[in-house]
Amino acid sequence: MIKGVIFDLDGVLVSTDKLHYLAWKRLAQDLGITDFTEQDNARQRGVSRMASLQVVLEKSNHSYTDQEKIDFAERKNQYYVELLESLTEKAILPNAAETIVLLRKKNIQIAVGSVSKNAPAILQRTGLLPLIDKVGCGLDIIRSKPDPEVFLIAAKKLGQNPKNCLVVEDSEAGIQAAKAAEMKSLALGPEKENPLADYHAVSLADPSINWDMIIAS
Ligand code: B16
Ligand code: MG
Repeated sequence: MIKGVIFDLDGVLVSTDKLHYLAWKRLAQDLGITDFTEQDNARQRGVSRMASLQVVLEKSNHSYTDQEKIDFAERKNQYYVELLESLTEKAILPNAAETIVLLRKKNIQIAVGSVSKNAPAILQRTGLLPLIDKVGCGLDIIRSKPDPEVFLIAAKKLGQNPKNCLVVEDSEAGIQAAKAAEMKSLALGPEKENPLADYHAVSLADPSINWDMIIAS
């Protein structure tokens, strides 16, 4: 029986992927990397800021010190935060807010489980925050997905047993994290055929999602 649903943020509730891409591309250009592509960006989905930086630096001939890498990640975050200033409710993905409202009516508790340290600001800017009971985010964790830490913290904040939680995810790392947390998962978009997930759909607007069946499982 599902009592809590934990939503990933980027790519599930909001479309911030494009902003991450633009910020990383700007940093890449600063470093003289001109061939950073959207395919590279797809590999950054759901993984930590420092692991995402590694994807950029794979395209560089230079080797950098740990301190330089920390500075680069911080610079990318400044670029990203600048872009977030223009974020509005228009960034909410189709049927995401409606799904949360529907689940709340069914007495399901709602959490966000995102490794982004910017998750609270994104929820605030898009107006989603009042619909969410608890937020587990990059500010709460030491280990990023595929480690289950962020989902276990979200479940704990909800006061729910992990076995009674469902994770909604669009990244491979996130589906692996849900499995490691012993939670059920609904895989969306690029992961819609991920065999580790229990349920699959194109997006939250997919009419094939049967919430009553999922909740009863
Ligand atoms: P930040 P999620 C993840 O969010 C993003 O998918 C990933 O691309 C990003 O590197 C990570 O957050 C860290 O974000 O730099 O804002 O702290 O998918 O877990 O909601
Ligand atoms: Mg995501």
